[in-house]
Order: sequence, then C-alpha cells, then structure tokens
Amino acid sequence: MVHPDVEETATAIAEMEIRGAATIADAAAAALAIHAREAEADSPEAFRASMREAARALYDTRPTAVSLPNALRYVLYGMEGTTVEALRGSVTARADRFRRELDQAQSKLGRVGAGRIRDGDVVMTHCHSTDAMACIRAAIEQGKHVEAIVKETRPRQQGHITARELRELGVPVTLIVDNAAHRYLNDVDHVLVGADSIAADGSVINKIGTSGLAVSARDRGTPIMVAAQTIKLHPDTLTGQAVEIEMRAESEVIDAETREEIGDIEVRNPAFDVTPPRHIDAIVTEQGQFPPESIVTLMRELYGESVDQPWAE
Ligand code: RI2
Repeated sequence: MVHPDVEETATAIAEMEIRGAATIADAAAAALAIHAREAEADSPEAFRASMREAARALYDTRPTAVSLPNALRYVLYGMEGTTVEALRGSVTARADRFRRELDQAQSKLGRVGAGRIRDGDVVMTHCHSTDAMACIRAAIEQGKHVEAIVKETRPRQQGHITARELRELGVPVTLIVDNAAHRYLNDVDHVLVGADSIAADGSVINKIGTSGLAVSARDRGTPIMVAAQTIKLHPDTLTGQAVEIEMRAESEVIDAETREEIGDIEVRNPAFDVTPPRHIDAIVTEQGQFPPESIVTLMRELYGESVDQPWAE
C-alpha cells in the first residue's frame, strides 16, 4: 500500500501542479521520506518492497525529466540496514540529504551562471526554470542590472510564472508571445533556458519551443545558455537509449467546442523537444560550465555506465 501522500504527490506531478524538473525531484524525495516514515511493514523485505512500490507510483507520472528517476535512485540506493527501523531511518536521512544537496546545487549553479551575465544585460527566457531563475537571482545579488524578455510559452503559459518571479526580484519584464521571439532576439544578450534532461551527446531536452528558439538565436548570433543541475544528466543515454518525449492532452491546446467546430483534425501536444549541441553555447551546472559536447565526461564520472531501476519488482 502506497501512502496517501505519495499518491497525492504522484497525481500533482502528473497534473503539473508540481512541475519543473528540480521541483519534481524534490517533491518525489519528500514523498519517499514520508512513505518510509509511515509504511507498515513486518519485515525488512516487506519494507523494501513497499519502498519500491512507492517509487514506482512516482516514476510512472511523467517520462521526460530524468531528475525524477535520478532522485528515486539516489534515495533508494541509500536504503540500508537489517531491521525495518534501520531501513526507515536510512531512507529518510538519504531523502533529506538529497533535498539539501539539490538546494545547494541550485545556488552554486546560479553563481556560475551569473558569471556569464554582465551588468545591463537583457535575457530572453522560455518556460519557467528554477535553475535559470537561480542565475538571474545570483546576478542581481552581485549588484548587476538585468532586464528580461519573457516568452509566454504555449500551451500552459509558464512564462507567466517566470514574469511574476522576475518582477518580485525587481527585474523589468517584457512579456511576448512565442511567435515574437525572433523579432526580439536582436534586443537580447542571452537566451537562458533550463533543461528537463541532457543527453550524452550534449543535446538538451527542454520545453517545446526551445529548439526553434535556439535556431533563431544562432541565426541572430545570440548566445544560448542552458542552466541545469547535474541531476538533469540522463545516464541511460550513455548506452544509446533515447529520451522519451511526453505527449500531453490535446485539451491543453484547444477546447473541445472549437475543435468540434473546426472539423476532423488531429491535435498533437508534445511537451518537450530536443536542441542539438551545436545550437548551445554553454551548459551551466553546479560543477561549472561546460560546452555541450564535453558533458559526457561529467555524466560518466557521476553516473557510470550502468543504470538500473531499483524500484523494479
Ligand atoms: P527547473 C520544465 O518542464 C521546463 O521545461 C523547464 O525548463 C524545466 O522543467 C526545468 O525546470 P515542465 O515541468 O528544474 O514545466 O530548472 O514541463 O525548475
């Protein structure tokens, strides 16, 4: 039996009430800790099985952001002990450590990213990324004046979240529709985006529209930087596996009545796309900034070649 809080977190992730790759990882670790604290188990084996079940419920929510399986793996790998109580303690301690490290990594990454931003720079954002926000926040803490052109980001308009948070930081914000990005690229010094997953070849999987934006940015000569903690590195891609792109409901794109009115159409709603490394200038992590082509070295160092699924039955 999965703890109701785990079910609740899983539903919130699937429905995107909890969203953003880092936030999803944090929520998943927190849910595993609650499950560990409360799970009823009469033997260490039953407890382990129960933890695997909870992790599966979380894993099955959204397929693209690798921070989710990376978080589950990190917590489950730390499960050790020969009694239920020892196992419980090890999981909660490991989850707490994960969450602390995630937070610290984001602050560190922010300082690295801020190094690329100069006083007076204008940044264009896409979607809402806490890692990208950390770079702007750190730049402001360093006393730099930063302005932002914020793409609204159809279909869910997470650009509004970015705009609100930037205003809270005192950043002057211009909100534009996605189609206006090319028009405004002449006015910006950087495109700054987050990532849901990064593949071994340095490709960046991020909110749909990132790859088109990157092509436009290349055309205009505007550098594009990706802010992504190392938890976004997708270890499965080391062995050639592709990253699954989540397809979401057509109701996010068009309401049923309008769809009916138009006639017989198909609607496709991929949540993410893939930007090849040649369109990216730098990937900024808590371990420093990397040209996308060299990210594989870091990935190997941190994750090794073999990746298992400790939540499998
Ligand atoms: P942080 C989001 O996906 C966006 O694609 C964003 O760039 C990425 O997660 C990373 O976000 P969604 O969950 O981890 O909105 O930087 O589909 O917060």
